[in-house]
Amino acid sequence: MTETPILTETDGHVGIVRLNRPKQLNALNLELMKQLVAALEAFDGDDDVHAIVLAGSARAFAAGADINDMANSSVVEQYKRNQFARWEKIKRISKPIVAAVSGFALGGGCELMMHCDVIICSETAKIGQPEINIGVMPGAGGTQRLTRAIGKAAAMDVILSGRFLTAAEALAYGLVSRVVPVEHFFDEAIKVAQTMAEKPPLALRMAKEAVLKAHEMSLSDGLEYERKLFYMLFATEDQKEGMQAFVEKRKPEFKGK
Ligand code: CO8
Repeated sequence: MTETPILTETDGHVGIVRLNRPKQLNALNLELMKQLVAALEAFDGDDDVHAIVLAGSARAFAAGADINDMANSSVVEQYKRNQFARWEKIKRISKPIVAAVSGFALGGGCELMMHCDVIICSETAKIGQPEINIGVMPGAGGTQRLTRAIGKAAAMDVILSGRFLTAAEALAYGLVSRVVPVEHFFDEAIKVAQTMAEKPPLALRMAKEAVLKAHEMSLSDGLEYERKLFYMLFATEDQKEGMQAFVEKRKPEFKGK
């Protein structure tokens, strides 16, 4: 029987997506990527889900794109696959995604991790872009996102040598949000997502959108963009409820409206 490469469940208002090719260290083959995008888009479109956790196993978040899928591939085949259209869809997920990362996060696995918004990382994590060792280079944003995350000198060190960063290094570089003992990495990610899931859903999505613009816009354009979203939230019921609840010294009840 073939394994389902993606497993999904919900926990309250948190949608959980698990990569499930343990024998291949969650290598990202075409079927996994297809199902991953479908699962994320389904949660993004579900009003009951406010935040998403994307997890691998304790041994591997994902050890990269499936090398068996690519080993005998041609330029034409790669071009026709147009697989990066799927990564664009991941980039467009509007709800916060918390990555639960343990063990290997390599190549496409590191790139997938960097598509997430908060990264909870176990002490055992080994993070890198080792494509150089197999004759290629990062292709799903590694040279751009890693450089923006950790700076040119550190990114060059990682990408040109193919070496793996430890969790402690990744934290010191600001690549991951928190490092926790391996036995807690998944629960901690769920806890973080649950905290977000209690917030007003529209403000949550717009805040994510605005932070992501910091990588793509000049400071003055980004500030302008932020201001527009800030104004827009005054059209929501949740803004009225949030501020009224503060004034009345009670807990707000957000509706996502
Ligand atoms: N693809 C396919 N199979 C893999 C991959 C992979 N990326 N990584 C591990 N596996 C498989 C191994 O072949 C092995 O299978 P089997 O048991 O059938 O031989 C199994 O997983 C366990 O792996 P190892 O026995 O090698 O375990 P070790 O603990 O000895 O080593 C490592 C673990 C260090 C992670 C090692 O497996 C390794 O180096 N893997 C390759 C890492 C790598 O080079 N990743 C980058 C791939 S290229 C890439 O990601 C480009 C992205 C481009 C865009 C994205 C498009 C989707």
